[in-house]
Amino acid sequence: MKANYINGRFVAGSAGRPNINPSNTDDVIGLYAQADEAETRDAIAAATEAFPAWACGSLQARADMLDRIGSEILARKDELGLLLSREEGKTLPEGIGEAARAGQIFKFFAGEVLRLRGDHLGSVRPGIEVDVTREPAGVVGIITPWNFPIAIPAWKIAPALAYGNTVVFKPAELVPGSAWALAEIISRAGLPAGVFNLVMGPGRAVGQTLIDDQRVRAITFTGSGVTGRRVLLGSMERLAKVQLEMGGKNPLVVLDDADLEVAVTAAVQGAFYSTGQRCTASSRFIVQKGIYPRFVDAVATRLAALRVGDALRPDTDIGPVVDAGQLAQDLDYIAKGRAEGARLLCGGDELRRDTPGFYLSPAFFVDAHNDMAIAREEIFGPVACAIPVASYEEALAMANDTEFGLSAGICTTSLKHATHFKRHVQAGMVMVNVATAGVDYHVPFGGRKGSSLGSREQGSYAAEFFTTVKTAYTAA
Ligand code: UN1
Repeated sequence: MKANYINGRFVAGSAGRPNINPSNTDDVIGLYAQADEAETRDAIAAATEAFPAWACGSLQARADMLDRIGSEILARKDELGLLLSREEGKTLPEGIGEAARAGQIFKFFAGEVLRLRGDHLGSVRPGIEVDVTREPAGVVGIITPWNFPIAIPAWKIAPALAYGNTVVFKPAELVPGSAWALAEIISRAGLPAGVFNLVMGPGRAVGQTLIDDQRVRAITFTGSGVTGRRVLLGSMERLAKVQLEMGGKNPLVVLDDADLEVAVTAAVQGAFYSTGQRCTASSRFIVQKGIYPRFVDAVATRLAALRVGDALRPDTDIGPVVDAGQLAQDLDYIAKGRAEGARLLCGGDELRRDTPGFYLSPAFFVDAHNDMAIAREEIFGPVACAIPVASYEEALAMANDTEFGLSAGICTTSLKHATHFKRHVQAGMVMVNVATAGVDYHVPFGGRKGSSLGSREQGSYAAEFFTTVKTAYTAA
């Protein structure tokens, strides 16, 4: 059984949970320990005790440790990517790409350790000087989702450590393999005991303890809106810092003047790659009437050529859905879309393959309306709909007519419309002639409205969440 990592030691715990391969449910990847409330509190206590020395420790040593972690992840990206694809179901190139991204994130934040800066100002009062500095937030609780089993943990853990915080990390129950492998790498990087802790287990025990414990000064969460609201209410009550990344219903606008090939590629990659299981996935194609028939045909043709299958097979384009519950939710939305009167042009069928798994052909609805459930609610699967519109102005208004605001895309050759869209779409990230999903690791990530709360993740902007500002006045 793979153990939790608490206060510098692997501790087995009482119960173990099997990690199942969604491409082949007969394949059990391993048994992973399940922490309870008491073990979670042990991890918080260890992180609390380790904090003062770590916060004031050598920056060079910290940078070297993060760099070492990044190097090992990069050196082992094929093996880590294989494990990731086996437990989550994204294709092997996607899994390896994600592992590489995690390594690059650690390298990036190794550099950031030495780049944190402050300000020195004069005072309005003579003889006084003002310094503005950033200090670590404290013990940070990190709660991550199943769809990016190593990249999202990396983009929360690396900045947390880089800026001098100590960490209690709770990965999603469905993907403990990548989390454990990452923890094992971190355990050999030279960090003092208690600086980093891994507690695998259910949200109601581990997550809730992190939310409720006064010693956890900041909680960063990526996951569903329902859980995000629970994290928010709990941390708000005890005035802990909180950062939430939740759902999306990301629009991809396609104007009449778009390059058709560019638009189809952005649509298919953005909506269906990684089995559509990304909060940045495009699920609403908002398409101007002149290009609509050609766009819809070309997307359907491209989808027909995609192979859905075992994530580990080299000829697979789209892996399985992550588990039975998610598959049931996807099928439920497909039924809802039909009942509401959208036309299912292709896909949406459960598929049989050589091994038992959660296979679903990419579902493409056309002639949908923006008020249908499939256009309003996050499905988190390989399901997208096309909605015809008359003009750019109508497209923009529809793109913004959603409770979410994570990522938004436009395909156009008009500089005027691209520029206007970048300025006026209500989203944290805007993509012009490129898919709404698939982001860089060195620039801010996050959204607005119902998608995100708190300051941005990634890049140097991550410092905002993982540090707290101190203003010092000195009379000379
Ligand atoms: C990406 O699109 O490259 O959970 C990243 C998610 C996002 C990450 C998306 N937080 O899907």
